[in-house]
Amino acid sequence: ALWAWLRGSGLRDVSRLQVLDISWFTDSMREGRPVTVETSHCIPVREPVVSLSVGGHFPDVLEELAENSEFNESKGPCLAFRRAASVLKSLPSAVHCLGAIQGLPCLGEHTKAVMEEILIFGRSFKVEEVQSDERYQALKLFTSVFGVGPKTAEKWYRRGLRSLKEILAEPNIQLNRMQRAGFLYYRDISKAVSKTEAKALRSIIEETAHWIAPDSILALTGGFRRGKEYGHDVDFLLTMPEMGKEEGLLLRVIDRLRDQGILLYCEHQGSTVDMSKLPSRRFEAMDHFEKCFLILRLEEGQMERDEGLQKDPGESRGWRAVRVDLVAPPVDRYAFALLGWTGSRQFERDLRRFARKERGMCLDNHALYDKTKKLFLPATSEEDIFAHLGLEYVEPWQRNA
Ligand code: DCT
Ligand code: MG
Repeated sequence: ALWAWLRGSGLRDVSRLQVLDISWFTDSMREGRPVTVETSHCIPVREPVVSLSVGGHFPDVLEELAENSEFNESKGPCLAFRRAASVLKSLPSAVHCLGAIQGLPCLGEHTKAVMEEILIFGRSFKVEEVQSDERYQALKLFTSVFGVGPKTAEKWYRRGLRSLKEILAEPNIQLNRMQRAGFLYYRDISKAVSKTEAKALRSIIEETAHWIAPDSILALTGGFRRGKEYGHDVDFLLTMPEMGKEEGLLLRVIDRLRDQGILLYCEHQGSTVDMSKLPSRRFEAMDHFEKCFLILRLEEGQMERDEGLQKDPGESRGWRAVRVDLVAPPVDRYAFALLGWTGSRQFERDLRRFARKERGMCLDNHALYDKTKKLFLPATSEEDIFAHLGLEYVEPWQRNA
């Protein structure tokens, strides 16, 4: 039955596959689930002519290795795996054979070794070792809670805690307000946000901002501006066309969202922008604009017609919680903030590196500074910033890698 299914599955050269384990197949058949073939189930007998679906998963695998390096505070390998994942994401098609890796930039020795293992054997022992590591599993789980960073996760792990249940049951653990919200809405906010949900939130926030200030400007940023279908949160920039008029606007928007009963959580940070301290020499972990990290309640009724919330079958609560970031730069910093908050993180990192190394300029979310001429370069649009850097404009959808 398995061979018959494999032959009908559209995979090329089925005869070259050696099946290692068929429990995945028999289990799916018994439970009436659709059958999906994974590389760990089969290995190619000779040269890897058959690619299965692994090619599309290389960036995910490398992201996992990057995350593991991050947990081990190995900055170099972490960056190397992230950069390699970005290169693979930018390829027009997935890598299916060893030849396709040759000549690709930014693939280090470790990355190549892992990819070769997967392409030849259909699995990587290094990746499996990481995935089954108890510490990696615990840190990944703990940092999936909103408000929990690697340091806190490590502290909990060292106390012998391994599950979210154990953390909640531990009387000596004091969760902060953000972490309490993270646990309270854990299921909702660990579920991907869809483009439709992001659009619905955009309408709600835009309506709220316009009710307060009709000429306020709201822009969708982050992954959704880059055209992604799903994200872990929704990011927005909010500003006013006249300098200084943005002051106080964000707090009024927050109050209004609270009055509407849709504000589930809010952490507001005031602006700490100090132009005299710019440009910052180090890569900014976070910019200094006024901002808020929110959890909003999105009602099913607020979605476009025919579009439901992303929900588990059988779950009909009628609303979900969504993580939203709202950043309020003054209008003269808007283009820099838009470029910075559009991401991706890797794109921003590389753009800043290019500015520094190739142009002798400092770029961050606030400004572009020419170190040779010792002056700040003004910009009212992203196009202006690319032009200052002597680069062709790169559309947001081309910044995903
Ligand atoms: N950013 C930044 N400074 C930070 C955090 C983020 O400049 N401290 C930028 C880089 C990406 C962008 O803001 C949005 O951040 P995320 O929401 O984390 O990334 P995303 O690309 O929107 O990914 P996702 O789709 O998962 O939300
Ligand atoms: Mg985002």
